[in-house]
Amino acid sequence: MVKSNTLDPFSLHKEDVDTFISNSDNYIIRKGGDMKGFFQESADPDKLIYEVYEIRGPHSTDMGLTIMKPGKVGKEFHMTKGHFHESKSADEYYFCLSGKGMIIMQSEDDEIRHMPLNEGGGVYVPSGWAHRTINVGDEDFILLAIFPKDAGHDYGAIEDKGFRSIVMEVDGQPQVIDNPSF
Ligand code: PAN
Ligand code: ZN
Repeated sequence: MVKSNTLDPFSLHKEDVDTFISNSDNYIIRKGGDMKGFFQESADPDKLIYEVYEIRGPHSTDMGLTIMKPGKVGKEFHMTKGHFHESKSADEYYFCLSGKGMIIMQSEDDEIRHMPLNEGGGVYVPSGWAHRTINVGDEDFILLAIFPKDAGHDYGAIEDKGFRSIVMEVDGQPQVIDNPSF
Protein backbone atom coordinates (compact mmCIF):
# COMPACT_ATOMS: atom_id res chain seq x y z
CA MET A 1 0.00 0.00 0.00
CA VAL A 2 1.36 3.45 -0.86
CA LYS A 3 0.59 6.09 1.72
CA SER A 4 0.57 9.86 1.60
CA ASN A 5 4.08 11.15 0.99
CA THR A 6 4.85 12.17 4.56
CA LEU A 7 4.52 10.88 8.09
CA ASP A 8 4.38 13.24 11.05
CA PRO A 9 7.48 13.22 13.25
CA PHE A 10 7.20 10.66 16.03
CA SER A 11 9.34 9.40 18.84
CA LEU A 12 9.86 5.75 19.52
CA HIS A 13 10.85 4.71 23.01
CA LYS A 14 9.26 1.79 24.78
CA GLU A 15 6.65 4.19 26.22
CA ASP A 16 5.60 5.18 22.67
CA VAL A 17 4.78 1.73 21.40
CA ASP A 18 1.04 2.52 21.35
CA THR A 19 1.68 5.49 19.04
CA PHE A 20 3.52 3.23 16.61
CA ILE A 21 0.71 0.68 16.82
CA SER A 22 -1.97 3.27 16.13
CA ASN A 23 -0.06 4.41 13.01
CA SER A 24 0.54 0.89 11.74
CA ASP A 25 -0.69 -0.40 8.37
CA ASN A 26 -0.22 -4.10 8.86
CA TYR A 27 -0.45 -6.55 11.75
CA ILE A 28 0.93 -10.08 11.97
CA ILE A 29 0.32 -12.44 14.87
CA ARG A 30 2.18 -15.71 15.38
CA LYS A 31 0.94 -18.29 17.81
CA GLY A 32 2.37 -21.74 18.39
CA GLY A 33 0.06 -23.12 15.71
CA ASP A 34 1.56 -20.73 13.11
CA MET A 35 5.08 -22.00 13.84
CA LYS A 36 4.84 -25.71 13.16
CA GLY A 37 8.31 -27.09 12.46
CA PHE A 38 10.24 -24.05 13.69
CA PHE A 39 10.75 -25.13 17.32
CA GLN A 40 12.32 -28.47 18.24
CA GLU A 41 9.15 -29.43 20.10
CA SER A 42 5.62 -28.60 19.03
CA ALA A 43 4.16 -25.51 20.64
CA ASP A 44 0.68 -25.11 22.11
CA PRO A 45 -1.22 -23.86 19.03
CA ASP A 46 -3.00 -21.13 21.01
CA LYS A 47 0.09 -19.77 22.75
CA LEU A 48 0.99 -16.23 21.65
CA ILE A 49 4.66 -16.08 20.64
CA TYR A 50 4.93 -12.66 18.95
CA GLU A 51 3.14 -9.87 17.16
CA VAL A 52 4.47 -7.55 14.46
CA TYR A 53 3.12 -4.10 13.58
CA GLU A 54 4.36 -2.55 10.35
CA ILE A 55 4.38 1.04 9.16
CA ARG A 56 4.80 1.48 5.43
CA GLY A 57 7.07 4.50 5.13
CA PRO A 58 6.29 7.06 2.45
CA HIS A 59 9.71 6.81 0.78
CA SER A 60 12.35 4.09 0.65
CA THR A 61 11.92 2.25 3.95
CA ASP A 62 9.34 0.41 6.00
CA MET A 63 9.42 -0.24 9.76
CA GLY A 64 8.43 -3.25 11.81
CA LEU A 65 7.80 -3.34 15.54
CA THR A 66 8.03 -6.85 16.98
CA ILE A 67 6.66 -7.61 20.46
CA MET A 68 7.71 -11.06 21.62
CA LYS A 69 6.33 -12.72 24.73
CA PRO A 70 8.75 -14.27 27.21
CA GLY A 71 8.64 -18.03 27.47
CA LYS A 72 9.88 -21.29 26.04
CA VAL A 73 8.65 -24.16 23.93
CA GLY A 74 10.13 -27.10 25.78
CA LYS A 75 13.56 -25.73 26.68
CA GLU A 76 13.81 -23.52 23.60
CA PHE A 77 13.27 -19.78 24.04
CA HIS A 78 10.55 -17.95 22.14
CA MET A 79 11.81 -16.71 18.79
CA THR A 80 10.69 -15.44 15.40
CA LYS A 81 10.43 -17.74 12.40
CA GLY A 82 13.41 -16.05 10.80
CA HIS A 83 13.83 -15.29 7.13
CA PHE A 84 16.06 -14.23 4.26
CA HIS A 85 14.95 -11.15 2.38
CA GLU A 86 13.61 -11.76 -1.09
CA SER A 87 15.67 -8.85 -2.36
CA LYS A 88 19.34 -9.84 -2.46
CA SER A 89 20.39 -6.26 -1.71
CA ALA A 90 18.07 -5.64 1.27
CA ASP A 91 19.88 -5.05 4.54
CA GLU A 92 18.19 -4.15 7.83
CA TYR A 93 18.76 -2.26 11.11
CA TYR A 94 17.40 -3.65 14.37
CA PHE A 95 17.07 -1.73 17.65
CA CYS A 96 15.89 -3.13 20.96
CA LEU A 97 13.43 -0.85 22.74
CA SER A 98 12.86 -3.15 25.70
CA GLY A 99 13.79 -6.54 27.07
CA LYS A 100 16.64 -8.96 26.71
CA GLY A 101 17.31 -11.07 23.68
CA MET A 102 19.56 -12.23 20.92
CA ILE A 103 19.78 -12.24 17.17
CA ILE A 104 21.08 -15.12 15.10
CA MET A 105 22.17 -14.51 11.53
CA GLN A 106 23.07 -17.09 8.91
CA SER A 107 24.57 -16.45 5.49
CA GLU A 108 23.60 -18.31 2.35
CA ASP A 109 26.80 -20.36 2.87
CA ASP A 110 25.58 -21.28 6.38
CA GLU A 111 28.08 -19.08 8.18
CA ILE A 112 26.49 -18.30 11.55
CA ARG A 113 26.70 -15.30 13.90
CA HIS A 114 24.90 -14.59 17.13
CA MET A 115 24.86 -11.43 19.22
CA PRO A 116 23.03 -10.08 22.22
CA LEU A 117 20.27 -7.55 21.54
CA ASN A 118 19.25 -5.72 24.70
CA GLU A 119 17.38 -2.53 25.57
CA GLY A 120 19.21 0.45 24.06
CA GLY A 121 21.23 -1.70 21.65
CA GLY A 122 21.10 -2.34 17.94
CA VAL A 123 22.37 -4.69 15.27
CA TYR A 124 23.10 -4.39 11.56
CA VAL A 125 21.90 -7.26 9.40
CA PRO A 126 23.76 -7.24 6.06
CA SER A 127 22.02 -8.25 2.84
CA GLY A 128 22.09 -11.99 2.20
CA TRP A 129 21.94 -12.98 5.88
CA ALA A 130 18.88 -14.73 7.29
CA HIS A 131 17.94 -13.43 10.73
CA ARG A 132 15.97 -14.60 13.75
CA THR A 133 15.44 -12.84 17.09
CA ILE A 134 15.04 -14.67 20.40
CA ASN A 135 13.62 -13.52 23.75
CA VAL A 136 15.86 -14.88 26.52
CA GLY A 137 14.45 -12.59 29.22
CA ASP A 138 11.39 -12.74 31.41
CA GLU A 139 9.56 -9.73 29.97
CA ASP A 140 8.33 -8.61 26.54
CA PHE A 141 11.17 -8.25 24.01
CA ILE A 142 10.38 -5.22 21.84
CA LEU A 143 12.27 -4.57 18.61
CA LEU A 144 12.21 -1.93 15.93
CA ALA A 145 13.40 -3.01 12.49
CA ILE A 146 13.98 -0.69 9.52
CA PHE A 147 14.29 -2.22 6.09
CA PRO A 148 14.01 -1.27 2.40
CA LYS A 149 10.53 -1.38 0.88
CA ASP A 150 11.49 -4.11 -1.54
CA ALA A 151 12.99 -6.40 1.17
CA GLY A 152 10.25 -9.03 1.21
CA HIS A 153 10.32 -12.15 3.40
CA ASP A 154 11.57 -15.53 2.24
CA TYR A 155 10.77 -18.10 4.94
CA GLY A 156 11.25 -21.22 2.80
CA ALA A 157 14.93 -22.02 3.45
CA ILE A 158 14.58 -21.56 7.20
CA GLU A 159 11.38 -23.58 7.28
CA ASP A 160 13.18 -26.40 5.43
CA LYS A 161 16.47 -26.59 7.30
CA GLY A 162 16.44 -24.04 10.13
CA PHE A 163 19.46 -22.25 11.57
CA ARG A 164 22.66 -24.09 12.54
CA SER A 165 22.28 -22.80 16.10
CA ILE A 166 19.33 -22.66 18.48
CA VAL A 167 18.91 -21.03 21.89
CA MET A 168 17.95 -23.35 24.72
CA GLU A 169 17.85 -23.15 28.48
CA VAL A 170 20.76 -25.21 29.84
CA ASP A 171 21.36 -25.32 33.61
CA GLY A 172 18.89 -22.45 34.00
CA GLN A 173 20.73 -20.19 31.52
CA PRO A 174 20.19 -19.36 27.84
CA GLN A 175 22.80 -21.06 25.69
CA VAL A 176 23.44 -21.09 21.97
CA ILE A 177 23.87 -24.72 20.94
CA ASP A 178 24.13 -26.67 17.68
CA ASN A 179 20.75 -27.42 16.16
CA PRO A 180 20.45 -31.23 16.19
CA SER A 181 17.97 -31.08 13.29
CA PHE A 182 20.16 -28.96 10.99
C1 PAN B 1 11.16 -8.03 11.05
C2 PAN B 1 10.51 -9.42 11.17
C3 PAN B 1 9.74 -9.64 12.48
C4 PAN B 1 9.09 -11.04 12.55
O1 PAN B 1 10.22 -7.02 10.99
O2 PAN B 1 9.67 -9.63 10.06
O3 PAN B 1 10.63 -9.52 13.55
O4 PAN B 1 9.98 -12.06 12.21
P1 PAN B 1 9.62 -13.09 11.04
O5 PAN B 1 9.26 -12.24 9.83
O6 PAN B 1 10.87 -13.88 10.83
O7 PAN B 1 8.45 -13.90 11.50
C5 PAN B 1 12.06 -8.10 9.83
O8 PAN B 1 13.11 -8.71 9.91
N1 PAN B 1 11.64 -7.58 8.70
O9 PAN B 1 12.41 -7.64 7.58
ZN1 ZN C 1 14.08 -8.93 7.89
